[in-house]
Amino acid sequence: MAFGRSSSRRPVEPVTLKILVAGGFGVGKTTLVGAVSEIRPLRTEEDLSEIGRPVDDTVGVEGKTTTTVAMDFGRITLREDLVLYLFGTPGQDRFWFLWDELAQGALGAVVLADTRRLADSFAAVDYFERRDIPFTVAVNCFDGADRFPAETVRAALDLDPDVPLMMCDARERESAKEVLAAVVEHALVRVGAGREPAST
Ligand SMILES: Nc1nc2c(ncn2[C@@H]2O[C@H](COP(=O)(O)OP(=O)(O)O)[C@@H](O)[C@H]2O)c(=O)[nH]1
Ligand SMILES: [Mg+2]
Repeated sequence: MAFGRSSSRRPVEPVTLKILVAGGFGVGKTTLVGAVSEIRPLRTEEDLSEIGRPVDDTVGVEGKTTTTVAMDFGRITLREDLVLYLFGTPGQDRFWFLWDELAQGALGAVVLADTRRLADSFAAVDYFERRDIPFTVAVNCFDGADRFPAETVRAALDLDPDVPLMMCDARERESAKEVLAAVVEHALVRVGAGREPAST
């Protein structure tokens, strides 16, 4: 790995990397950031107002009464020399203007997907493909959602063969950590061995 100089016991200045957490509305972005973050996640949630209700399609997430209007922010130390800053992207189309700002300096992204609403994550997949930002897909396995083989999900999302796809439970810290570790690994392979990504 590009930054494996941790054989000495001296405290190391960690590399900090920025990772985006994307995917459709209600797919578990806020949940994932909250499950792993060492700092109290900064959330900007608003009640789903009567005005927003016709716009925010809550089929499948009927229990959801708040929506993230700006972003989720969190931090996780993956290793003593590797700290991730997590930025959840807003899931609703009307906040697309924020994406280019959030994507600045990002090493990579995870696109969360819900098999009941796969199409909701198409836009995020398209976004990262078009900008050549390394990403992985994590299917958030909701209770009550049908389980599909990875290859079926991969085909439905029309993913390139090199895009890693995994199953996760966004509520579980260890599961969310695995997802983030996979994103970092994939992105670093893409960035190229030997070249340290710019810290944010
Ligand atoms: N059963 C189950 N519920 C989840 C999971 N992840 C998120 N949720 C719930 O689904 C709803 C939407 O999640 P949220 O993180 O707010 O979605 P976001 O819009 O992508 O930020 C919340 O009520 C969560 O508690 C999961 O893995 N399993
Ligand atoms: Mg959210």
